[in-house]
Amino acid sequence: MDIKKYFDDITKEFIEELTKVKTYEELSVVRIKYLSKKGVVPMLMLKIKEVSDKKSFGEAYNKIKNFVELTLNEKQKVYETEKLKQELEKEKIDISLPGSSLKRGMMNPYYKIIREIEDIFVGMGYQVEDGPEVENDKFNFELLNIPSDHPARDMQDSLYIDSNILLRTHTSPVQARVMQKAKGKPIKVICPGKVYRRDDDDMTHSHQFGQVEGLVIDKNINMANLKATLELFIKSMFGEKREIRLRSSYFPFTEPSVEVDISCINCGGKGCSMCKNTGWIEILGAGMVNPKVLTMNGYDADEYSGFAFGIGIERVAMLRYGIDDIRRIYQNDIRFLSNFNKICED
Ligand code: FA5
Repeated sequence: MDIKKYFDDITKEFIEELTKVKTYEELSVVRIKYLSKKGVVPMLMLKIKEVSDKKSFGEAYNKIKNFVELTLNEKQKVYETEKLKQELEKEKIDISLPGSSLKRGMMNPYYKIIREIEDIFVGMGYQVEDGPEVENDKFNFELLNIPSDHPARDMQDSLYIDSNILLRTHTSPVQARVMQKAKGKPIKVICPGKVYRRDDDDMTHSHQFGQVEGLVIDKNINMANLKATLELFIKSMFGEKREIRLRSSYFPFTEPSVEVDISCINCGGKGCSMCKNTGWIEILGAGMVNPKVLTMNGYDADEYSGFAFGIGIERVAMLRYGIDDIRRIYQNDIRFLSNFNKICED
């Protein structure tokens, strides 16, 4: 066998095929044909059996193998450089094109109104406190003069975790917590937070909503202080012209107690579905701290007196921003969120 001629023929054939190659993919086909495990070059090795001069065969084999590998690699490099160039061309940034603007997020009205409420009360010298949402029976009821057999529990018998622990039904438990922490000293705090009730959802009610509790305790605090505070809050929040009305009410932890309504933002007081045709929307409950509650929580009720209030956060947001349905506040509809901050001060 003439090894030289045999290998020269294969080399010629390889060069001819390579000249026909036009793309990277076609080059890969030639590479597979010549260099894969059962490709032309590795299979040449089998011929070694047929020759006597194995040394010369080995040298010739290495020569053709190196040539094929080198030539293919060089050609591959050319294609890769070309491909990279094309990709870079495609990725060129046109700085004259208009940029894509980032969408600005909006604060949910629930949190926006909390800030507004806090601003007003902090301006009146109040401190902002926090309390747990998961409460025990003692703080949610007992220490607020609502013993286990009290009928006022029925309205708030709500979401229990066990017989003693429940999701707080109002923010009033922080009254007891703050009083116990203050150990008989004067108090002036508000506490915003979430509360939970087994309530049916409608335009003005939700099973989960927010309240801002307020508590002031000192010597000589009276009902006139409470009324003036609430009036100042409501006028700061809704403007001088907004009408309010105080109705006598009942809470076991305040005596006397009131509920405060504000004229309906939707109908201006004429009556509509939002205010259930009454012309008024209730936004808070309040009263003078019951002396029993003062005593239970470490205060001398002969020396100290106080007032407390519990404001419905969403109700304030609805009136302030003109929101017709409380459920919109929880739905996270961007169209609603980007419109809500209409200020209602007529
Ligand atoms: C209370 O929760 C008392 N703890 C308030 C209080 C505090 C009275 C301190 C005296 C002293 P009431 O259940 O009325 O009260 O709720 C207070 C306010 O929360 C209501 O005026 C209303 O604005 C809001 N509210 C009550 N229930 C709901 C509900 N289901 N959805 C949305 N807001 C509600």
